Amino acid sequence: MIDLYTWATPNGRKVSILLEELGVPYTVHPINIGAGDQHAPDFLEISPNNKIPAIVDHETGLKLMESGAIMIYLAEKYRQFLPETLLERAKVMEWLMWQMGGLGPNAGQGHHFLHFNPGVSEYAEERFAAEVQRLYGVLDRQLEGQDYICGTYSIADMACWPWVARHEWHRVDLKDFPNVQRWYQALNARDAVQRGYHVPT
Ligand SMILES: N[C@@H](CCC(=O)N[C@@H](CS)C(=O)NCC(=O)O)C(=O)O
Repeated sequence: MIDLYTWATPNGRKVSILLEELGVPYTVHPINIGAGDQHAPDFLEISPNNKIPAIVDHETGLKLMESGAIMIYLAEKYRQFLPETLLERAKVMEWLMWQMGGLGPNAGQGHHFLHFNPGVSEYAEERFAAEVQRLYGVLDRQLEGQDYICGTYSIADMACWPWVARHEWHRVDLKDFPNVQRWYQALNARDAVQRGYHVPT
């Protein structure tokens, strides 16, 4: 059994969507980051960086933080959504890292300056809005002529989708990125994605 420590944020939803797609049983432990639950000493033993998501896999005894590491671990453990061949696997890792280092951090900063604190810093608003627009352009070109980011449905799609689900918060109009819009809607229609998105309920 897997314990999932999470909250209703893009990084949290990446893991709950993957767990739903895998169809493995898991127990949700809500960590209310608005109330400061992430600083509780017992949570720090699982997630030393004070952030969700984190898991404990009781089958292996592993405690793991960082959404990307958790996704790779689960995909490898259950041998799904991460290709076995070296070259295909490298491409999924490439786009997973692109999400972890590019889309996620920049959209996240965009949320702070564009959605929660507009007017505080014109410089930050312009910087993150422009970078997020650029990143959506990159994703749109990658999705040209293919249904999924790396051709077949993978953890790269599941990592990016919850961020794109917040496109209004970083002031992106999906109509400007038709391939992203098509891909976004296709994933949105998946039952597992919907179930994972609504964790914790
Ligand atoms: N690189 C980390 C980022 C995790 C992260 O930023 N989590 C946020 C919610 S999306 C959080 O726990 N924030 C609480 C805080 O910063 O105190 C990952 O991908 O897991």
